[in-house]
Formats: sequence, structure tokens, C-alpha cells
Amino acid sequence: MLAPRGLSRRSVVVFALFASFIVALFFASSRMGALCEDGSYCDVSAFRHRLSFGGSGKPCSPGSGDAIVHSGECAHFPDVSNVLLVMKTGASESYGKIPNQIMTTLKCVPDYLFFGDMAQKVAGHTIHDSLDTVIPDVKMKNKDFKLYHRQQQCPIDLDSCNKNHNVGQEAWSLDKYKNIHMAEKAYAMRPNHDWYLFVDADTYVVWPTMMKWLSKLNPKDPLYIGSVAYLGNFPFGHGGSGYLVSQAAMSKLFHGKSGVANRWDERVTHECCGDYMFSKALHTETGVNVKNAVCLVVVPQPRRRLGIVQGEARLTGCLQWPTINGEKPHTLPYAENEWCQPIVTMHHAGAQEVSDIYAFEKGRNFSDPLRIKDLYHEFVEDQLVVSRNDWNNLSDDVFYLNRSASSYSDWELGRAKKGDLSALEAAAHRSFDDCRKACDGDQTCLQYRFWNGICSFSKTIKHGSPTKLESEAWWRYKSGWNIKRIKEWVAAHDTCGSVDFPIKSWP
Ligand SMILES: *[C@@H]1O[C@H](CO)[C@@H](O)[C@H](O)[C@H]1NC(C)=O
Ligand SMILES: *[C@@H]1O[C@H](CO)[C@@H](O)[C@H](O)[C@H]1NC(C)=O
Ligand SMILES: CC(=O)N[C@H]1CO[C@H](CO)[C@@H](O)[C@@H]1O
Repeated sequence: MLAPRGLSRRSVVVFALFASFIVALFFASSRMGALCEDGSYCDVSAFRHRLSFGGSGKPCSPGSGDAIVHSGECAHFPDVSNVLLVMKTGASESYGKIPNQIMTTLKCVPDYLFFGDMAQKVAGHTIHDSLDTVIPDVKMKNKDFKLYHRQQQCPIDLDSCNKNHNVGQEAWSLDKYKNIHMAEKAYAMRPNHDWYLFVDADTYVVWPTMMKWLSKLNPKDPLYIGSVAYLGNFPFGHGGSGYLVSQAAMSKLFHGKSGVANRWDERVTHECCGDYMFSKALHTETGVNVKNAVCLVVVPQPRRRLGIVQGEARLTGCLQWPTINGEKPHTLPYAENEWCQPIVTMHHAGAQEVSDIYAFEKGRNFSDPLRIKDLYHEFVEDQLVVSRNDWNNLSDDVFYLNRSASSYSDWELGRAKKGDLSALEAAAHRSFDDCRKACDGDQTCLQYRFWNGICSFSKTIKHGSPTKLESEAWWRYKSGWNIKRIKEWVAAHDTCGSVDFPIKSWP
């Protein structure tokens, strides 16, 4: 480059340095796109995060598009750059669930990975095939992989190819092979995060509260934290509720090793579930066991059939912490022990629920903690009415029934109150109205349900959901709430102290 006449040699040197800086900057920024292909988006903070070995990235830069960057939606969102979110999905559900997550809870999250059972691009976002590294022999010989192969051969949209199959069952059978592989892949792709948070595509993560909790834990401790369920006597973090694995635990499991997940492929064919297998693998390879952040969760339906028992306080002696949670606003029990507690995940949240909870969080400027009671006030309080037909309010604390009037299961008979019944209690099983009168007569009863000749009380507030419309009156559900008593209960419990989190340190 020619120096213009009249400039000193020093000016020329400064100019040349400046020019090369501009060229270098231009070059570096064009490289960033390539470096960020897996996560949600590429910006300088994600790039810097990668260089800074995961410790303390810049505060969250919002969303993927420039429009979001300037809208300020993420202005109050916490810095989550030390957590890698690893979301599990399947090709048969990904188009329905992933775009909604991206547009809501992931909007302000700088980096995350999606893993499924097929390599896909959903709304421009990469879904990695967690199963491409499963031992070929296992994949070829096993009917669990029927869906996997069909998906790969599908020449049109997957919904059409899956339409004539029981895809729910097939996706469930395939799902268990994913967990260890996706953990291994996530660690290989992002080895430097402090925390790895594994969730499903219908899990809602309450980021501000999650970050407050994580700030009290040390990722250098080998931690694996979840909502504990048991298979046989073996504990594991329930996948849908989400589980957290610290940097120390992940590196113990994967650092400097290869083929860790492959060591389990054959074994998985004989076992039930991927989250359970992850716990087995982690325990066997490193000795790290799951720590419980919850004891109070209703087991998702498919698991019941497989004989898994969710952790209960009496089994584990743990505190009643629903912080990592398998429930959502309308199925959560609102009760003494949980009311003031923080909540960091919810499960079985449909797209609308994810969207609604996100809007709520945004409306409160992503403040923390989100307590269980906040969900009650926002979502449930205004919906409670005196009674609802064809509705199950999940009341199941105490049952009143007539043993000789119908045949009842051992579970139902076990819950039935025996002896010492008041006149109201003795009549409770006769009708919905008798059930209501009995509930009104018991100071601890907040709500009740009548079904199948059983009157059941609940001492906690649960909203529940509609039931199938049965033609025979005997089989129709009807639920009622003692609104006045519930309001008094809420008023008496609504003042909370400072927030407390379940697991504070290790060991
Ligand atoms: C949220 O923040 C904005 C400004 O940053 C403020 O005007 C508004 O009142 C806040 N809302 C709540 C619920 O705190
Ligand atoms: C219980 O059911 C039996 C058989 O239907 C009936 O004869 C009896 O009167 C019932 N008892 C009460 C307390 O309702
Ligand atoms: C806990 C409880 O009562 N669960 C019930 C909720 O409602 C469904 C059907 O409406 C029942 O199958 C569950 O047992």
C-alpha cells in the first residue's frame, strides 16, 4: 500500500496496523458462523464463551435475530452461559415441541444442544442424532430400532410415514438408547461448561431460579441432582423432570475415555429406561450417585406400567423438595411443605403451558425465586370454582366407600378410612352432595372428588383436569372445592421467609 505524500513514517505504521486489525476482525467474525453451528445462534459472547473454557461467559445476549437483541426482552434474564442445556426429543415430536421452546424459554439462552433419534433441521435448528454411534449390531438386530430405520428411509414428511404405526410406543422403546450417548456427545462438543442440564422437550426450565440455586453449588464437586425415582432399589434422576450433572461428574465419566456409551448399548436392550441407564453408567464408571431434589411427584403414566416407584419421603427420608419437578401448575399439589419453596423445572408442559409460563416469567422481569405459590396465584387461583362435572381434581388423601357396593382395588381399599366414622363421613360415599357435606364438616378437607361410589378428600389444593365423558353416571368424575376454606388457608400461608434450596453442598 502506498503511503500518501506528506505523512510521516510513524503515521504509515499506525495506519498499517489499524488496517490489519480491521482485516483480522472481519476474518474472525466470518469464522464465528462455522464455530457455532450446533447451538442456537452465533454471536461474539458464545464465541468468547468457547474460548474462555466455560467459566464465566458474558451476561446473556438475547436470542438469535438482531430484532431480539435490541428489543430488551432479555435485559433481566440471568447469565446462564456456564450451563449447557441438553434437550432430548424424537423426530416424531420435534417439529411440534422444539420451535416453541426456541421462541420462549430458550430465547435468552446463549447455548444449547438438541438430541433426537434422527439428524434433523427443525426451523433451522440442528437436532443431532444421538443414536448414530450405537453399536451397529444392536441397531440391526433389535426391533426397538424399527422407528429409527423407518424414519431414515422416509422420503416425505415423518408424520405421513408414521401415521399407520403405533409411533408413541415405538418412540418410547427407542428413547432409552439416547441418554448415555447424548451425554457423551454433549461433553465431546462442549467439554467446558460448569453444569449440564438434561431435560425433555416438554420440560420447562425456570432459569432465573435455577441460576440462583446453582450459584450455591460447586461444579467441581461430582454432583448428579434430580427428582429421584427407583427401578428396583436403584435410584436415578427422572429424565422428564430434568437432571443436573456437574463438570466434575461429567469429566469423571467421559474425560480421556472413548466408547463409554457403547459399553452400555447391549445392556440397554434388556432394561427399561434411558434416565435409569444414565444413572447406572455414572454410578458404575465413577461411583457418583444421584442426589434428591424432590420427593413428591406423580409418576408419568408409562412408567407406572414399568413398575417404577417415584421417590417418596418415607422411602428416602429426604425433605419434601419439589424443586426439580415432574408436575406443572394445574397438577402440582399446593400444600404446607411446598407452598414457599422454589421451583426450577416442570414437566409434561405442553406448548401452550410452556408459552404461558414463559410469559408469566417475562412479566415479572425474570425475577427469582419463582416459588410454588407464585404459580398458584397466577394460574390456579382464579380458576377454582365450587364444582366441576367430568373433572378429576386428583383428591386422593382419604377415601370413603362402601366395600359391599362395588369391587374396589387394594389401593382404593387401602386409602379408605376404617372405623370411627362420623355420621357425615359414613354417608359420604352416597352422592356428590353427601361427599361435599362430609368435606365441609372436616376442617382439614380443602377439596373432594366423587367417582365410582368413592368420596375422596384432599388436604392439599390441586386443580386437575377434565375426564372422559362417561355414559353411566356411576363412572363420571365430579370434583368440588371448598373455596372459602382454601382462601383462608392461602391467606394463612402466604407470607414466606427467605428462599432455601434443597442441596447446598457436597457431600
Ligand atoms: C420490569 O422492568 C421494567 C423496566 O426495566 C419496569 O418498568 C417494570 O415495572 C418491571 N416490572 C416488574 C413486574 O417488576
Ligand atoms: C352398602 O352397599 C350395600 C350393597 O349395595 C347396601 O346393602 C348397604 O346398605 C350399603 N351401606 C351403606 C352404609 O350405604
Ligand atoms: C391421583 C389420581 O387420582 N389420579 C387419577 C387422575 O385421573 C385419572 C383419570 O381421570 C385416573 O386414572 C388417575 O388415577
